[in-house]
Amino acid sequence: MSETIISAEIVDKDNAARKADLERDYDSLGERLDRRGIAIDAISDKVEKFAVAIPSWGVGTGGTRFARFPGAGEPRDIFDKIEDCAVIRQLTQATRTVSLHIPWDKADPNRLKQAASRFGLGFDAINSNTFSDARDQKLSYKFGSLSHADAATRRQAVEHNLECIEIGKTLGSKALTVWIGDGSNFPGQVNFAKAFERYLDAMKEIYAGLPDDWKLFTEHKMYEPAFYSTVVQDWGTNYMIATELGDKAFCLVDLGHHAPNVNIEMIVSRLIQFKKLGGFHFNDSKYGDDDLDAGSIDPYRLFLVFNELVDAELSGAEGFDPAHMLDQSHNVTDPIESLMLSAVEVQRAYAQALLVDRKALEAYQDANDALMATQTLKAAYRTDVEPILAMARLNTGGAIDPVAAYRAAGYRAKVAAERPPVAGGSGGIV
Ligand SMILES: [Mn+2]
Repeated sequence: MSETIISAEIVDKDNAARKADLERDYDSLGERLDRRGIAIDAISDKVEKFAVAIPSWGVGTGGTRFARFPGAGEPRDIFDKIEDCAVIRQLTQATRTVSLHIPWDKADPNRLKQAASRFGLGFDAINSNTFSDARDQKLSYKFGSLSHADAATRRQAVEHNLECIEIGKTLGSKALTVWIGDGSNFPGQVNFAKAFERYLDAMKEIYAGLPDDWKLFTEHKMYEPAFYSTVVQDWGTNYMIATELGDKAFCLVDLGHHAPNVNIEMIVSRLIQFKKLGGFHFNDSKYGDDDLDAGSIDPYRLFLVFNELVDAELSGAEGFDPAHMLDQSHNVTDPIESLMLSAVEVQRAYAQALLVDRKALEAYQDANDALMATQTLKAAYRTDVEPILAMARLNTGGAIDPVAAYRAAGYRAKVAAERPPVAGGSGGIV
């Protein structure tokens, strides 16, 4: 039995006040789903098993290019971050792993493992960082890392990634995520082909250091920090990288890393079809890589992404096993509250996608009945699955209303007293 941070008494008390209503809502939804030929318990079982990883950097307050306004009780180090992640896990029961960022979270791996296992947390993909300079770093990444014109800088970036793999091995991670900020700000600054060739050569060295049971995720991003060209710019480039590297290399899709209005669900479908979908960094955006809370701006898009994922899951797509992770930056909310609700939003999209009548959809598609085909998706999306999500949390020891339980526990005020504000911190928009 793992330790809990919020007292079980507080959670039980909050749940007790809401349980009777939840049971009524669950039964009522069950009856309505039954009419559609769907067994609610089968959906609940799947939802209970679904999980999304928390990025360690998400529990701190992020920032913008203009300023960072620290929040109260921000985690001072990775051990505080693990405690915050434990709260998210305890109340939502939807986040079983933490994704670390090196060097931000660098600490004795054995101590890290011990700290996480106290709360029943495991480690997800490990993230390398060659988009900023660490303290005491010999060569700067100002003009790039894995694609840098200077061989010694590229070597340093490769060595850093190999070190991340070593750390991850002790932690029990099974994947390395590589995102680079390499690119250019002005036409002519960089030779596109040469830069990409240097990047591929460097990635091949990293890939060679990958254990057999690991995956390598590469993350594309259209722009920022480079504003004219970016080496790993789009999903096509990402697919080329994964194909060049080999069977253990996959593409990671961050929802905010595309041009506005790009059809991300179709990209997801393509990557599934060609067995290169590695996983996700879930978040939401209005304009660019806004890193807003998942499902906060365009929940229908999140649903449409999950519609593709569930389609692949149910059709038994070969090698389909995407890694789900949140990647957000919280500037005006309590990061723990945002991450709890975002995990629930991702779960919600999954549950809604499970409700799609796929047989009917296929028949409408084959009959060219565009109206009924799209209504079939809408019927699933319009279903309020909250009772399923809340019941899944209750059944697994979480909170029916995670934010209410969290606020009742007074966790933020408690850590604000224990953790004096730190300058700087390691928020990040990646
Ligand atoms: Mn990301």
